[in-house]
Amino acid sequence: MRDASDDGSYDLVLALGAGGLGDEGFTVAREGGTTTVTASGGRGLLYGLFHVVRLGEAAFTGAWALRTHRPALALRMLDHWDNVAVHPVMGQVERGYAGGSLFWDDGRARGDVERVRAYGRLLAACGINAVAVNNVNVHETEAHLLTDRIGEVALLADALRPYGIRTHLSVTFAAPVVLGGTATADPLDGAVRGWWSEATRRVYEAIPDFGGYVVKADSEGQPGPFAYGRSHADGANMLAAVLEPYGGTVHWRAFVYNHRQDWRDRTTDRARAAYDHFVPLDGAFAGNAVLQVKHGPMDFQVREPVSPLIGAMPRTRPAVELQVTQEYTGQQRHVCWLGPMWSEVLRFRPEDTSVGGLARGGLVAVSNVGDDPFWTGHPLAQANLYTFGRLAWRPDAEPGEVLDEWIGLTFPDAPARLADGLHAVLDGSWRSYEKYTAPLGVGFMVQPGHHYGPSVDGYEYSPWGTYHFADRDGIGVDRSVATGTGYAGQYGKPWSELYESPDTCPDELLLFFHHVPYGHVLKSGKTVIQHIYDTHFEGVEEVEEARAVWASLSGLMDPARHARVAERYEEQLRCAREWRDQVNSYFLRKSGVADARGRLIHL
Ligand code: GCW
Repeated sequence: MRDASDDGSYDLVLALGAGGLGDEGFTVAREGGTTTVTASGGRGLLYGLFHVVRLGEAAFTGAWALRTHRPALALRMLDHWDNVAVHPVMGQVERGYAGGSLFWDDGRARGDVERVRAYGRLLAACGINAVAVNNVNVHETEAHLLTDRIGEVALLADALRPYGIRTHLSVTFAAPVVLGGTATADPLDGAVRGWWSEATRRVYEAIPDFGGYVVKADSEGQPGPFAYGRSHADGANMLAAVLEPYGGTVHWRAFVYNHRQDWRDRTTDRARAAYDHFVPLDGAFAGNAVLQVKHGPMDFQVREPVSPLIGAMPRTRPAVELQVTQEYTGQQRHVCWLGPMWSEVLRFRPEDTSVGGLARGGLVAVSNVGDDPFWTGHPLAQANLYTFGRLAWRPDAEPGEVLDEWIGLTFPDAPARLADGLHAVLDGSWRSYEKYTAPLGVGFMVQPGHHYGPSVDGYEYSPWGTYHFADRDGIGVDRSVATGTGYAGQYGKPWSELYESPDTCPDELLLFFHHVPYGHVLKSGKTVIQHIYDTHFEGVEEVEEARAVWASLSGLMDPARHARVAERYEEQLRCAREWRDQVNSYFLRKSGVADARGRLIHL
């Protein structure tokens, strides 16, 4: 509050009052030279205050009538894939590209919680209200956070609480065996349930507002109910029951598929897996069990269709999971602002309602933050974090406006040249990235394991279920009902019909749904092969242009920040050229079809 006038009136008043706004809603009005934020409690006032910060000077200009703000989604959560003990392969943060963990260092919770507090404030400013503090792949050390090391989680929860953030924990389904010494983790076993119930009681003793458990079960080697012949509803409901007395929630992940597939087997389709596993369980999950579904059926590729599971479980509470950390989108060495992609996902309408409306369990994302001085490694990747939070608050927000908001807040007083330059390099960056990587929705083509840089056949003969089937005649995965894996039939109408035929399937998803000859003519009028060549040349040119724009902004911001981005543009350009050349050469060699424009492609 600033007291700026001689008559004792206030510029800004934060008032408790007015019911009906929920825990987090607020109103703002300006009258008689005073701006008033009203909410029913601390969280609402906090969000109201950050709203005033976003408005800047406009918050203190003129007079305007009362406006009401409420989050569209109650849960807006970041999952940290942070390990307590450095993992021999995955490091401190699995798929983390911003240094070490903010929470864990040297095998224990950080003693200095100042940075955690600052992080809480940053998240509140983005509108995020929940955090899971450890990796969903729960290794041995991390399993103990649930029991004997819950005190460390409580320290983090205490630091985050003042910013309206509830703390969640990833747990291993085998915890009773691993920690409690029981013979089984069977969810229907009385002793197992008793163990979880006692463990949960102790968690709430340490953290009274604890948010709940996140579980990756029967997925990529993690234990789960299948070992006991039980369903995932049995597993989730057992945990939901022990959390229920305290108001906690279990976030049960739907990322369940066969990761030991035989590439020769053309009947198994990884894209089908989540739907096939979970749709039969619709209606079986407890009210405080949320099914956390990745936004696409595969794994956070630069282009995927929206997961058909999200619209197919009317009697379940889905949460939609995005990946803010850029595992498959340039690993925070490339500029790739994902706002437009997420907005497309959230506005997609599997039925009468959009995905944003169907996400009754909330919007969740894998965090991109670490102990790097710029928080996100690449300073411009902060825009992804901010955009995620704002879209979780308002899934139908215009992403371009959110981007400008971020620019305004991060570079206050930026001259127009700087603001326009920042907008220019970020706005089209996702499409540029798509252009120089895997074409037309086919996905992967990344180097195995770490997933950075191109390797067209890197996953082609692997057990992971991610194939493109390129041969001398054509490329793509036939997922039609008529002749393919039947995946297209997992959608309701009109989508199932639209995706079924290559004539109606949108260009950008063509190779996800169909295997077509290189000469197949797209709706754009180009053949598939010419599209591949053109987009790969264009993608690199766009990175060259963005790099030049960035160079022109030198002198308009803190030099360290400018230099960090400039340095990453060099790497992005090197890598984009590598993608272009490997992809173009690969398809020229396979198809024997020359580039219509005669550009250099290495044979
Ligand atoms: O995207 C894949 C990642 C794994 C991750 C898994 C998941 C935490 O490559 O590193 O494991 O998804 O979402 O569980």
